[in-house]
Amino acid sequence: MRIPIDQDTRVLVLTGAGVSAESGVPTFRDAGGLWEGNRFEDVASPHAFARDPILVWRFYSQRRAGLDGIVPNAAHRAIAALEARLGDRFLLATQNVDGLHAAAGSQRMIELHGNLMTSRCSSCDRAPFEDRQVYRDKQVPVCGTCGGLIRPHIVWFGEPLDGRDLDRVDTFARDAGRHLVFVAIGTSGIVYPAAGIVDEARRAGGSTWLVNADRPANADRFDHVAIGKAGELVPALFGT
Ligand code: BJW
Ligand code: ZN
Repeated sequence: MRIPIDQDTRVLVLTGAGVSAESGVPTFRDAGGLWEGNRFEDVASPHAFARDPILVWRFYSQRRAGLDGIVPNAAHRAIAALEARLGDRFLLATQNVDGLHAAAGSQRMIELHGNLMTSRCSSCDRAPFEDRQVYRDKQVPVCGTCGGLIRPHIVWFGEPLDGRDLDRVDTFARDAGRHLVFVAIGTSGIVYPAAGIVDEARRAGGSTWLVNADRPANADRFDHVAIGKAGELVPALFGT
């Protein structure tokens, strides 16, 4: 199967943890995934950080350390190659925080849920900064400007996504109209607002494709569903 793409087509890609699974990054909700043994409320919410910042930093430090030696796979590369072909007729919105799309060369990209290697102050408006530090037990980094606690630059449950990012996705879909091809790859479609982008794409008049290892709960909202591994299916679907 190959997605029909002509000179008017505009492609909006949404990726989730499944696109990085073949690189060795654990997903969230699969067996052996990140949430196994962790209740997400305990590690990925503002309340968790207020209650136990050491526990939260331990979780994100392990995730940072886990990215050591991890490289993009064939799906990341195929997505970057499609962007190189389409230029401004392409946009990638990723829920992933692992930086693998950028490593594969993606540029027209929005990291909806933040970035694992970036931190920011939880108190002042100092700009987010690159931070690859792994914090050991009992160590919570403190802001040199205001003394507040430094936190991962990640969108936790109950926190709003950046409105400018959502506007950019929305505008891309509406401008593309019936020329829009929306492709969701490796995501369980459970977490909003990302899980609602397929509905926006349909409202805009586009066609919708899903590539996933299994059939997730929202599969019925897609026109085309390809079940299998992203690293095997995406290069063929994009013809890259
Ligand atoms: C493969 C594969 C292979 C495996 N190939 N496939 C509307 C309705 C209901 C609830 C809500 C709603 N709107 C908002 C909410 C609340 C909440 C939410 O959605 N809750 C649901 C759980 C019910 N949303 C929020 O809180 C969001 N904020 C918000 O809406 O704010 C509103 C607001 C406005 C104004 C003021 C205040 C608030 C924020 C959501 C942030 C999500 N953050 C997380 C964790 C932090 C990041 C981190 O630590 O890394 O982001 S949650 C976690 O899930 C992570 C992921 O990005 C996200 C999505 O997961 P993903 O990528 O889909 O992974 P999995 O594991 O679920 O699925 C992987 C899939 O891949 C599986 O299907 C596999 O089969 C497949 N697969 N190998 C292809 N090789
Ligand atoms: Zn500060």
